[in-house]
Amino acid sequence: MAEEGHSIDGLVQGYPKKDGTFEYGTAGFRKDAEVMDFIVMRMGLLAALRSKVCGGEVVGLVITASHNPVKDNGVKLVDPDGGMMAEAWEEIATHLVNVNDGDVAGAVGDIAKRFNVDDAATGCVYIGRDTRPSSDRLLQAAMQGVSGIPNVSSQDFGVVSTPHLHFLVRAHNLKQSSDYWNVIGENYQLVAKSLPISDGSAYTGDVLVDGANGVGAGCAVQLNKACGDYLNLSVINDGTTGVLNLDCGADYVKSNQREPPNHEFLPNQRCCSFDGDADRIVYFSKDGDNVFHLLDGDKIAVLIAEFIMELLEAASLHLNVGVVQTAYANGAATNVLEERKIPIACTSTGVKHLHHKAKDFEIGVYFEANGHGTVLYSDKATKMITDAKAAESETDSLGPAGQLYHYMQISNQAVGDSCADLCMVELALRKKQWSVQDWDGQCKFLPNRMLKVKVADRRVIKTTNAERQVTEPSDLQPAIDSLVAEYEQGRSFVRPSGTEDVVRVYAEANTQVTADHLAARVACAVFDNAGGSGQRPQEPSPLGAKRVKH
Ligand code: 16G
Ligand code: MG
Repeated sequence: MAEEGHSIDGLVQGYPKKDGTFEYGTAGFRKDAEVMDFIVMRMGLLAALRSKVCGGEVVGLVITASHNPVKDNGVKLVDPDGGMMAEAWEEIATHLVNVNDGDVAGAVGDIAKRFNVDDAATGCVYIGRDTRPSSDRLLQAAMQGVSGIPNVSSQDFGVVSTPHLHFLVRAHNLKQSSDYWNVIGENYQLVAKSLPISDGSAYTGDVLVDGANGVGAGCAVQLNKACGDYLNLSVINDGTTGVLNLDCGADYVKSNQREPPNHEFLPNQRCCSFDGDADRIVYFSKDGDNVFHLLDGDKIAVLIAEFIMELLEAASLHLNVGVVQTAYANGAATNVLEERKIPIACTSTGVKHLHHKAKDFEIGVYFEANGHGTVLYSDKATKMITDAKAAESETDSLGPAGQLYHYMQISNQAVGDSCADLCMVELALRKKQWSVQDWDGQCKFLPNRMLKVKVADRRVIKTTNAERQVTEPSDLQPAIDSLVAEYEQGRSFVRPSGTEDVVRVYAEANTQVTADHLAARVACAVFDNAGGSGQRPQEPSPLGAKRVKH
């Protein structure tokens, strides 16, 4: 161990720790890029150790801060199955990043000892990065970190989307094709070819993609090539002039419930926005009256689940398909799923929770309302679909089992993927021959509002029932319940953010005015019952007060 310790001490000198405490959260470490160097170097060390602990399988390291401003950066690790790093290692990561410079070598030695790995064990770390200017520099830090652990190599995949790197890790370890664009493109074309568009169809393959001025813009160009004539993507916010995530991208569109302001959209044009690392997607359009329509993760989940269920039925395959949502799912989307008898599960916010829950179904479709999601196929489903496809007679056009088989290949089963999700949405629309308005008209969302409240310590709020109810402070949930009872179709919940120092408030009701009203009053209840700090949110005047005339 002595020799390893020396080299780690040398690395630590080159990457001294910055002040502060740091936590491996739902999206790894994310900070101003100026403080990230030592964190990324130490995550290089950890990724290398993780690979050894996993018997030499490849693990991944992604340098990105997703939808955060361009001045930020971040790092997260990918486990050998292509999913997020095992939760038990989050604490280990947090510890390794917070120890003093002089204790890093010791901490690394402790991990090696705890998991029984020695110098001779081998490993490999795949590294990908987004388009941020700081990502190049941080790549060096990551590779240096990996080099501090003997017998572990690193491989740089350059600028790639987050889901592309997850895919590469998974594909390598499963010995599947690692040709990402070919896998998506070939399977897309096969399914699309079997779903011909009739004359006068409302569906066309024209889609406008907002690339968030990030890695997703280049991905959309590649995807367009890979899918041939069946898809016609044009890209705006492609990074040539605009700033990453500034007034564009999925997070902007979803949070502000509006289109990117720098572009004129044609009436009823089908548009979508990727986020800064291309693992999220939301669709939107402006109608003939210039009204904005958002088709977010909730609507995407319904569309994809129904597509899969129709093909299963047509192929006479009996598999249970479920949809996993969070408390943020619009009540109207939940109602549609219930009406159509599609089983639903609800989990806490954060992809790892949804991903895990989706495995309870034979085919699990999961989406957060913010557009992060994918479809997981169990071994049983994979086998049944594969066998049914083999039994189908070979013709020019695929039968339902064949379509489902190739649709399944498109899904990125490691993590949410803007490009793969776009393809899954487009094929579902193509089958229905729907325009974006046809799709939107399937389900009318309840108006909703999200607010943030500052409190002294957001951790005083404890929740249960997939974050839909507060258990502490004990007076808060009764206060929310009595407010909600005053509103038609009212629903509200509050939860401490995992990424910002605030408490988030969500409310929905039958009109935008009442949803806003409920949200504002719940925000006041949070402030009063959970140690609000600074300015108390404004208590709204009673609804209808203005209309009362004597
Ligand atoms: C992270 C999560 C995302 C979640 C968001 C909630 C991942 C990869 N990302 O970005 O799924 O929606 O946090 O943020 O898990 P909040 O806790 O601040 O509301
Ligand atoms: Mg992202």
